[in-house]
Amino acid sequence: MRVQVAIIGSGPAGLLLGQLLYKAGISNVIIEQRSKEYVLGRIRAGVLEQGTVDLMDEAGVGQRMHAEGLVHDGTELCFKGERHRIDFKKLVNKTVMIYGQTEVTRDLMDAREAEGLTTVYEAHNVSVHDFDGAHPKVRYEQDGVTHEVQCDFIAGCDGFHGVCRASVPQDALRTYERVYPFGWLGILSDTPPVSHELIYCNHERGFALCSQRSPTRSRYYVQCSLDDKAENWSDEAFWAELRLRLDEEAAANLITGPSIEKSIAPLRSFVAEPLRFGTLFLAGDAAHIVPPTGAKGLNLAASDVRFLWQAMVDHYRGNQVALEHYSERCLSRIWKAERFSWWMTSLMHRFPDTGEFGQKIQEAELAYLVGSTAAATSLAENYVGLPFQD
Ligand code: FAS
Ligand code: PHB
Repeated sequence: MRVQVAIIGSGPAGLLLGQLLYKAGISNVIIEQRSKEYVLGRIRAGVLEQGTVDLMDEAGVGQRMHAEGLVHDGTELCFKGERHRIDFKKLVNKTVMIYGQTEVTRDLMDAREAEGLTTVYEAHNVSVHDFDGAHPKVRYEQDGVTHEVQCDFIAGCDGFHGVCRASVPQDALRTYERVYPFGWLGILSDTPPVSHELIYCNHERGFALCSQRSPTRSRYYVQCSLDDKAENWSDEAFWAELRLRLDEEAAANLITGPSIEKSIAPLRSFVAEPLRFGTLFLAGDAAHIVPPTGAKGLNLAASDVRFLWQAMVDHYRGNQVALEHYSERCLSRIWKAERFSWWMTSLMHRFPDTGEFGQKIQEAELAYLVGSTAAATSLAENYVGLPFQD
């Protein structure tokens, strides 16, 4: 097979890039190690920045998102038993869209199939070759046969544990990492959300988050220890712990029900630099990871894809500038999102060394945040997504 761009990974980054390149007339194939069902079964992000919404529209897949997504004008911070609203609309005249990553993935997969584009699922032993030269190749095995894809570029959209970053010579890569000493135990339930917007809770027992997917489906998280296991938590135990971390009104209004998914996600900050190695370009979780506290993971993946799509379109029109500046343009935005995600995580979670003094400092910072227009505006403009400096 020969295409202009070989995309590794059928997550949101790979699918969004594939759709945008197709609409620009640039041929591409997606090579995915898992089955379509497995990819769709992963429960992940829930908040889309306006920039991501715009990119979904640009890709021609925004219809269901606008029909079923929930536009949120703000969010609530809960601490010392009280909730305080951060009004995005009033502070920065922007909103966010609540629309699950699963639905984003489904919309992109459906569009790709409708256009008759190729995604190779359950590709095994995927490997990337000669990306330091002008004729990169991708190889994979399927049904006992080894296949080769010849291309102009390889887009490494294969996530944190993918093969692309791992194939880069280690001396060509610099990585930066912080692993957090706790995880998020998440539950999905077909119950009405406890509030019409998200609630981020700082509590001395640990962080909690009340999120949602629709008026009838909720997503909740409680901070848990790293050695905890989802199977150790009955639904009842989860609901009881969540109630302890909420304010009185939310605890009283919480409608519980059986979990339809329950999992623990570790939290990490990670950046690999640079994002380009010859004709191999990293995008999304393949290049960076943020703790989900700032709702940046999926949105940062979309941000990389925006730059890579524009750069590849320019390349085929004879202009190499954007491709040459891809890495630095992404990294400028990546590091600001890493900072915000680290700051929100540090502010909202109970660390082993937080102690009573640390709890008082967190509560003081939160009280300052909700009482200062300047501080609340800073949170709002980061949460809704910093503007693109084109
Ligand atoms: P993805 O990891 O989504 O996709 C990479 C794809 O590449 C996968 O389908 C994988 O199977 C495939 N792949 C891997 N290795 C391969 C190989 N060798 N060959 C071929 N294919 C290969 N973000 C938020 O904003 N909010 C959240 O609440 C949130 N929760 C999360 C919970 C968990 C458990 C995880 C892991 C992440 C979470 N994230 C969250 C972040 C998440 O949404 C990512 O930012 C988003 O999936 C990034 O998309 P991709 O870069 O496409 O990577
Ligand atoms: C989610 O709905 O899964 C979600 C929302 C906001 C976050 C993290 C996760 O910050």
